[in-house]
Amino acid sequence: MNDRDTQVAQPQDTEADCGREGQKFVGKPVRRVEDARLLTGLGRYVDDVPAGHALQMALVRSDQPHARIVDIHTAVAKTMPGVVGVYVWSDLAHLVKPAIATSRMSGYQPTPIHALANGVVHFVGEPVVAIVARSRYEAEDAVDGIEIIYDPLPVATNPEAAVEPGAPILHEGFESNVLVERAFVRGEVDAAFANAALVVSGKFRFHRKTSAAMEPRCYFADIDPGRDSLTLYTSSQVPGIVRDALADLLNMPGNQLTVIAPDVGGGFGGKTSVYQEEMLVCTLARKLGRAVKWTGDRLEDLLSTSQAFDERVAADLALDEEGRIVGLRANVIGDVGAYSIYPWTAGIEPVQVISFLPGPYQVPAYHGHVRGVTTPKSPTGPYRGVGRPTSTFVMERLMDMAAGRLGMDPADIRQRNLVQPDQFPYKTAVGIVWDQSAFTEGLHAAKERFGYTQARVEQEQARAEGRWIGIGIACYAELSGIGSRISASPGMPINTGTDTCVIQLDSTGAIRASFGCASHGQGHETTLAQVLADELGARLEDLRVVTGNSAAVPHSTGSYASRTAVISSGAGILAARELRQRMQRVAAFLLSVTVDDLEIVDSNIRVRLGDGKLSFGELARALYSQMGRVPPDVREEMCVSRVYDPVVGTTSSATHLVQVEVDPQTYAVHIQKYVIAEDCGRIINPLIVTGQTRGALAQGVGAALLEEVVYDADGQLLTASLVDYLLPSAPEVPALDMVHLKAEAPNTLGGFRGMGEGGTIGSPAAIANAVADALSSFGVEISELPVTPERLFRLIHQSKLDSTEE
Ligand code: MCN
Ligand code: SMO
Repeated sequence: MNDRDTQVAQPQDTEADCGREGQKFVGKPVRRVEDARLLTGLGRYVDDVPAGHALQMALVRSDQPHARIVDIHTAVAKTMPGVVGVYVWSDLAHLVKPAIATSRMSGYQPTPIHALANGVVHFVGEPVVAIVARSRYEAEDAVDGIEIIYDPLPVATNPEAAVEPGAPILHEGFESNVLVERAFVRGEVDAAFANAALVVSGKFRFHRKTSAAMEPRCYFADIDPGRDSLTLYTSSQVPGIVRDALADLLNMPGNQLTVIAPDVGGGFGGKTSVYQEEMLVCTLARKLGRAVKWTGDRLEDLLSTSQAFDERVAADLALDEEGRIVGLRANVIGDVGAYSIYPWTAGIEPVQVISFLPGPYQVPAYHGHVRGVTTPKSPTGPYRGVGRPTSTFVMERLMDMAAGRLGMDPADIRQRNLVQPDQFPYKTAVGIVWDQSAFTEGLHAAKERFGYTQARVEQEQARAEGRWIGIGIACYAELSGIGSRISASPGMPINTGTDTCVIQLDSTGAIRASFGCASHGQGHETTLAQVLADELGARLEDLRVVTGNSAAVPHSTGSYASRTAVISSGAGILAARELRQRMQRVAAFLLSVTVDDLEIVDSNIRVRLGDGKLSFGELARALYSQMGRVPPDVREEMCVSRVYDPVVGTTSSATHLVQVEVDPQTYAVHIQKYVIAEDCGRIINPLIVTGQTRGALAQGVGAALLEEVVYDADGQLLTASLVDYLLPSAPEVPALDMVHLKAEAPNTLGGFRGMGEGGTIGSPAAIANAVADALSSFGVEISELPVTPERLFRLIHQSKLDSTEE
């Protein structure tokens, strides 16, 4: 069905029509069908699910980073008004197992996560006591009635100190704080460095982040006590993973446990893991035979939602005299926080850093080494881009440093080193295979749209006037729509390579398609309906897309890792094709023609060269109600389930180009112009792709300039409110000009590539390069993000001091 010959990338306008011949919806800027509800306050989030009958839970969280729990006094709280129960770990130990993220990686140390701390606390914010009361108000009040006696234990909050011999060990019985260690070696790295014309080196740091979704985490366990069946409403990106995990931890069959993610107000990776509070509301609901609800507040979110990449990277790049990469070396320490998160493990972020460090470039020799180190801080987990914002930052800084030393233009050095069109499929130094993707075309298109050559001329003039103007480029590639051959996180216990679509024509003539994905802002109700409508010949409004309900399909995970456009669409295409054939076979019988005589247009099955036609409703009535019209041997079951596995996945790529001006008074960075040329394959909905990229760019601007989770040396969180943790707002987010390259993915059904994360992968690197370029006259390098005014001030003044001393 798919043309595979449209590999040559052509720049297109932002909201261009990207459709194919004969396709009414895919490729069109269809307005998001979910927005009418979401923008008028009619969205139904967990907190909107009627829960008047539920008991409310509040938690007493550890105020200690690492301590033995000596005693917990609960007597006072238990007598407080409205309190139904007060629970510590020993009250629940026989009801819920700890979540353990196992891994096949050698030397990996798993850390069990208990619903409530089991004897020792490992970070500030860890749940220690659960209080259930009639109202949240009373539950919160009773928190003050709890007294916990701790015996503090030593801490190593700095991961570099935590790996030293003799450092205090965070997890009892472990021999080291290293939870995961991995290395990739390809080629003769030492020889490459020995013979190189130029070596550039840096020590990079990307500070800790948090997802800061607008809706904090919220869980409501409703129970049908007579059947011992539970429905968990959860603000999760992965209701399928949560269902499977809780079924195991609570020892419940999956048919007794339904996990529903209704409307979810953002996740950005922070809602991809299984949380203690999810275990708690379910365990307590079963114990009490009553519905139990927990609603996180912003403080709890900042304390306990999984955080993001806290990486230290020492890296060297070796080049020949023409600026060709000959070798790359990196040593990474990732601060993974207190626990190895379920199911992704502590490897998810740090291992991805070294997996993707070579980026879209030809790197013949590579040695990457990483250690994921546990420290008494909130656990880290997936965050938009996973690993690649850091690896792109490091690699793209090194490329610019090399260009500077060789007197080359930053665009030219990239052009020379990118994997060239005739080299695809290209196996990277770590064994990832890039299928055909518009790497060089992306760089070229971004330069054209940006007016790069002219911008460099204007930059020189502005500099002559004393202005601090810089231009930054970043190129990256990512693997999206990862299928069953590659683990979404190395060595993790579950495979996430498929999605399922169950599609049915019901007796009213309506079509419902259920998927295992779980939209939390991506607009899946629109994009999946576009894909199905084209396959079925249906009108968009005749389709209902159901996502985020673990009971709707036999196996599901959710939405993360830019997978839904590839994997869920693929399942939808397979299921819709089969349903269409079945509908056509029955219709052919009813209309006394052959299947080949039929077409389906606007939800009508009609005879191509005649008058006969049947609406979906008429077909359903004939089949389900007027049984005499369709004899048993002609009847078809109008419910189809299909699983799609893209096996390896596909390569998305982009070039970001940005111009910034640094204010010499305030040291604030102003973004003046931003262009992204991206290849996400065939586009389902250009409005959504542009919107996703804008949102992801906003997140990348935050990561580059503002956002930083800060813990003090004792492990106390200093950025415990949004006054201290700075999110970007409208004035900081630049206007974005986009070029869509649309090089169809050669090996996915539909030709789509994922793109939900890309904007966050390229932007920190591009902005860092632009700031470094703006300040090149001071000889400062940007090796730490976010590049806050304070950091810039220090860098510039240090460099001024250095030059006066010389
Ligand atoms: N799309 C398209 N054409 C393509 C590729 C994608 O029209 N060629 C559309 C898709 O159909 C989908 C959207 O773009 O509606 C994103 O698709 P995809 O790249 O497959 O990513 P997922 O849907 O799997 O979403 C996950 C991704 C991740 S990993 C994070 S993190 C993230 C993101 O999506 N978090 C988000 N986007 C977010 N958007 C919002 N509003 N909130 C978040 O928390
Ligand atoms: S960090 Mo996105 O949920 O994979």
